[in-house]
Amino acid sequence: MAKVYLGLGTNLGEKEQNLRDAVQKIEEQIGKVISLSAFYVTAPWGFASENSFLNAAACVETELSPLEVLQETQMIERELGRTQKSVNGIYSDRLIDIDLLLYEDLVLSVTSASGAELTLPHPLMAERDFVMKPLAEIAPDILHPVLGKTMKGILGAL
Ligand code: PH2
Ligand code: MG
Ligand code: MG
Repeated sequence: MAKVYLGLGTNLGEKEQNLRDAVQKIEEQIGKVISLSAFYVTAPWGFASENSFLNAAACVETELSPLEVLQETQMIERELGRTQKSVNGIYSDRLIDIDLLLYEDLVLSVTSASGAELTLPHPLMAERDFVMKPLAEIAPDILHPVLGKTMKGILGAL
């Protein structure tokens, strides 16, 4: 069994319900959700939008490989109605976004047969308040495998 940390975000529709629906599907399709943060209202980061976000983090115990987890998170995003993905780092409003933040202490960068790219840890997590606040709430003392700092330490420096 592996522990995987996921970041969840939504800024369209019934945001609280979107997060709850995502958590339920994560339980059904990825594994047991052993911790879930509070839901944080955050300002859009990296793009302009009138729609504030609701962000959360979850820890999931899974038998799936990292690429299988990615496949499932992308499937859940589509099932919950997400159509657009960010293109060339240009972000847009979305019903649900589920990002892999950490998978055990794996450090990797791979492209799947279907062309999906996965980098672990998530390359931007340590710069993002909206990721680190919920993550430091549920896992304050785990170490970032590249930076060698705890989640609460990274958050404190932001
Ligand atoms: N996700 C982004 C870009 N900007 N801003 C907030 N507040 N929350 C997010 O989840 C978020 C964002 C890219 O996925
Ligand atoms: Mg994202
Ligand atoms: Mg994403």
